[in-house]
Order: sequence, then structure tokens, then C-alpha cells
Amino acid sequence: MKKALITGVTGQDGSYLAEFLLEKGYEVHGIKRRASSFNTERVDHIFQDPHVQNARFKLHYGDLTDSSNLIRIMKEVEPDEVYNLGAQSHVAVSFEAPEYTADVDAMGTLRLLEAIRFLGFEKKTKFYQASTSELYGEVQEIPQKETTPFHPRSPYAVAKMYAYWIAVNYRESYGIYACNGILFNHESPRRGETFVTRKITRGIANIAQGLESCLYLGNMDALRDWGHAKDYVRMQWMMLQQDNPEDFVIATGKQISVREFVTMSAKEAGITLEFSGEGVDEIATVMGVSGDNASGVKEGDVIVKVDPRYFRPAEVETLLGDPTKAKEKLGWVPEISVEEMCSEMVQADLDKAKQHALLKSSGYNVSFSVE
Ligand code: NDP
Ligand code: GDR
Repeated sequence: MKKALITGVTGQDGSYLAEFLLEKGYEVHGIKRRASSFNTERVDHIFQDPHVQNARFKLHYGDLTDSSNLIRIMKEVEPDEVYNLGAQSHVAVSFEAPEYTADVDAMGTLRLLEAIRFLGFEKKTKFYQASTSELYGEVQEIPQKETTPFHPRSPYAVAKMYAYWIAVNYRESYGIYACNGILFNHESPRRGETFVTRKITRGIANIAQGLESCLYLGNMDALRDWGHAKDYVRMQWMMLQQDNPEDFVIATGKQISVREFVTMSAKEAGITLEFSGEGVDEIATVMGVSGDNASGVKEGDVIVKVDPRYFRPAEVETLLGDPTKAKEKLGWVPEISVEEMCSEMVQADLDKAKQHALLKSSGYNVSFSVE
């Protein structure tokens, strides 16, 4: 039975990858951080009581900032494959916490690779590094492919650039099977609530159900190549099943703007929107309501506004990936379109909003975080 070790197992990708590998018959080990409250919501459904014999999903406390902890876990598990998905993954937050972001995202990658080397696992353990389209930043070529030069635009992207190159360097220096997946944005109902797609689907669902009145966003012109996380974790595994390690761009090859994603999400909830105004004065007004999901809004309501608080010190305006290499060499093609993904996300958030609305209408105090 193959063994995999996943850092970031409690995150969006980690949870889908753990499911995927369990289905493939792997024994899956994940590193979770100590937190003051439970942080395993995304993997609770695959949790296996460690007292049960032959449990194939095991969690270890750990942190990418702690070398000795990583070495100890790696020694205990002896993984065939390591998926380094753990990161401070929020671009805007990286401007607020640049040093921590560098420690986790850049040095954390080095610590894992050093653990492989320290334990003499160079020929045993394959290594996947969660690289990112943010490396392209100020884009030098459209669309972006494996050979497009990098120009990172945030402390997050700069840290990930170190991680990218240290993975390449350990491949070249020590013969470690190390691969970079240069993944463009990918989303799902499990996406963190402060990334823009989830912020939009959750905000629209709450507004539709009368729980919130307005969604505040930053740069609505930003263009992204959005895919579904399920399609992308499949490719993470495929990259480690080749004879030789290589780096791959994973993307859909299509892009839309944040504004278009808002329109698509609202439509899914039964709300027709019209945008007007420019820059910080841009707003979206309800022009029509259909179906029974959007009882909380009426024609003329302004439900989206711009808040400059969400502008970034340096923005990545446009990203569009070229996944030709992944398609030709590995036969990978994304199966879920952005429309299908958006629909799945809005419906999941509507389900949650309806539960909240029901509690509220029954006299319970309902509160939730908004960012
Ligand atoms: P998430 O933010 O959902 O998950 C990040 C994971 O990393 C969480 O499990 C988190 O733990 C963990 N983590 C954070 N800090 C540490 C630390 N110090 N030590 C150990 N673990 C830590 O990210 P995604 O699942 O979306 O992304 C997975 C990886 O892929 C990340 O590295 C991200 O940068 C990269 N990536 C993501 C893309 C995307 O569009 N989703 C695109 C390209 C790259 P906790 O749950 O406790 O917070
Ligand atoms: P990104 O994702 O920075 O591309 O990084 P995010 O969803 O945060 O932003 C996408 C674009 O939307 C604009 N935007 C807003 N973003 C957020 N978060 N909140 C807002 O209110 C808002 N309004 C507009 C942003 O300015 C940006 O242009 C994600 C992360 O998953 C990274 O870890 C990963 O490496 C990259 O995708 C690929």
C-alpha cells in the first residue's frame, strides 16, 4: 500500500486530495496545525478513529515552521509521496504578514526537502510542490505556460518563487523526484470564505436570503482563469506517477473577470444585476428577481459596492493559463466548467443561508463572520 503525506490537509485542496488518494487505496497521512478550536471541518467526513484497526487516514500535529517536527513525522511515516500544499495562501494577507508568509511558504518547502535529504529518502520519496500562477504576476506573455518568465507581485508570490526554485534545485542537485504544479486559481464549495469567488457566492446567497444587504469587493476588473479544485488535485497525483519529474501548468485556458463572476453567481440565485459607475463608485443594482431563492431582495436594491480596503498594494490584473503540456503529456483535461463550478458553489452557500434564515425566523440569534 502506497503512503502519502499531505501538508495543508485541512485546506481546500488537501481535503479533496486526501479523498482522492484514499479512493486510490493509499494510506494517507496529513499534517494539521494546533488551533484553539477544531480546524478539521473539511476532512471530518473522512476521519477514521485511530483506535480502529487498519485506519488509512491519519492526522499528525505539525507546522511548516518546525523542522524537527517535520523530520519526525517524515521518519515515522516514510511516505512514498509528499504533497506540500500547506501555506499562508492568501495574497492580500501576505502584504500584512510578509515575514510569516516567507517562513511558511518558502522556508517550509526547504524544510520538507531537507527532511527528505536528512533521512536519506531521496530515491524513495516523490515530492509535489504547490506552485502558483501568481509567479507570473505582471504577465510577460499571454497565455502563460511553463516557459513564461516570472514576475511575482506580492510577498506570497515571492515566497512561492523561492519554493518553486528550491524544488527544482533539489531535483537537479540530489536527484529527488520533485515537481512543481503551477496551478491557476481553483475553487469549490470548500474554498476559504475570504477568497473572491467564495466571498461572492456566500455573499450573494446571504443577500438573497435577506441575511446581509451588501457585498463589498475590491478590483472588479481582475481577470482569472478559474477551475475546479477536484480537477486540479487529480492532476497533482498524475504528476507524481510519471517516470521523470517535470513541472506543469494546470489551467482551463479560459478567463473571466470578478464582475462576470458576480453576475453569474447572482443569476444562479435568481437575481439579475446591472453594473453602473466606475472605479470606487461602481455599484450593482437588482434589475429583476426570479424563483424562490431570492426572497430577501427587490428591484432597485444596490447589493454590490466597491471598498478600496480590498485593493492590493500591487495587483495581478490578468492571468490566463495554457495547459497544453498537461493535456499532451498526461492526458489531463479539466472536466468541470466555471459555470458548473459557480452553480455548485452558489447552491451550497444557498443551502447554508437557508438554514441560517430558518433559525433567524424562529427567533434564534444568527451571527457569522463577514470579511
Ligand atoms: P488553503 O488556504 O485552503 O489551505 C492551506 C492549508 O495550509 C491549510 O490546511 C492550512 O491549515 C495549512 N497551513 C497554513 N499555514 C501552515 C503552517 N504554518 N504549517 C502547516 N500548515 C499550514 O489553500 P488551498 O487548499 O486553496 O491551496 C493549497 C496550496 O496550493 C497552497 O499552498 C496554495 O498556496 C497553493 N495554490 C492554491 C491555488 C488555489 O487557487 N487554491 C492556486 C495555486 C496554488 P489551517 O487549515 O489550519 O489554516
Ligand atoms: P488570488 O485569489 O489573489 O488570485 O490568489 P483571490 O480570490 O484572493 O483574488 C482574485 C482576484 O480578485 C480580486 N478581488 C478580491 N479578492 C479578494 N480576496 N477579496 C475581495 O474582496 C476582492 N475584490 C476583488 C483580487 O484583487 C484578485 O485580483 C489565489 C490564492 O488561492 C493563491 O493561494 C493562489 O496561488 C492563486 O489564487 C493562484
